[in-house]
Amino acid sequence: MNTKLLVRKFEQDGYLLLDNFFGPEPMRRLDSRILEHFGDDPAFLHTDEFLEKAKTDVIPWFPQDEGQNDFGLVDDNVELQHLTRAILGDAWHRLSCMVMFSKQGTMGQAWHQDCTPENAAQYNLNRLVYSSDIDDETGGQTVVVPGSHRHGLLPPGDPWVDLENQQILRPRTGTLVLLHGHVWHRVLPIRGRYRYSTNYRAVPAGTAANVTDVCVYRNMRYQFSTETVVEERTA
Ligand SMILES: O=C(O)CCC(=O)C(=O)O
Ligand SMILES: [Fe+2]
Repeated sequence: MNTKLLVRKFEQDGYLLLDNFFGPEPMRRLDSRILEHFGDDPAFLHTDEFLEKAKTDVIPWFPQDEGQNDFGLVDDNVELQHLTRAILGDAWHRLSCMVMFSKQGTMGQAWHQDCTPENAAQYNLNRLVYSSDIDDETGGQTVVVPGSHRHGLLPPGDPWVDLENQQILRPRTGTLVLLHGHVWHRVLPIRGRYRYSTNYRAVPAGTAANVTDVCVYRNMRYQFSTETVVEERTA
C-alpha cells in the first residue's frame, strides 16, 4: 500500500475503493452479526416525511453502542488507522460505527452530501466496509461523482437522475471504501434480499461530532436530530 499515492488520489477524487482490504473471516463475523440483528423484516425508523422526501430507505444500527465486540475487528486494523491518519491528520477522531440496512425492493439513497459543504475543512470521512458482494444483480451499488467534494453544493434538481461523470462502485466482500462526506453520492435501488454497509465514520480535528446532523439532498436540507426539513430546495 503506497500511502502517499492513495492520499493524493483521495484528495483528487474524494474517494478510494480498496478491494480485499479485509480478510474473509472478520467479514463473515460482521455479516452474521448484522443478519442476526436485522432478521427478515425490520421496521423503518425514520418518519414518513423523511422517507418520502429524501427517497432514502435505510435502517441504521449502532452495534458498538450495544457492546457488540466483533465490530472492533475493523476499528483495530492498523492499516486502516494509518490511512485514516494520512488523510485526516493526527488528531482525527472516530464517530459511532453505524450499519445501514436496506430491504429488497427499496429505493436505496438519493443523491446527497452527508454534511453541508460550506466549510471545506469540516467534513466526515465515511470508512465503509462491505461484508457481502454488491453487483448489478444485487443492486445497491454506490454511485459517486469523482472530485465533487471540491465543487461545493450539490445542485438542486431531480434526486435520482444520472449525473455527468458519475462512477458506479461495486464493492465486494472485504472492500473498503473511503468517501469524503462532501462528495455527491447515492445508492441505487436494492434488487437482492437486502443490502448493507458498515460505516466507521471519522472526522478531522476540530470537527464537531454532529457534523452530519444536516444532510444535503437535491430537494432539501434535512436535520436528523429534529427530524425536520430545514430548507426546501428547488431547481
Ligand atoms: O452504503 C454506502 O455504500 C454509502 C452510504 C452513504 O451514503 C453514507 O454512508 O454516507
Ligand atoms: Fe452518504
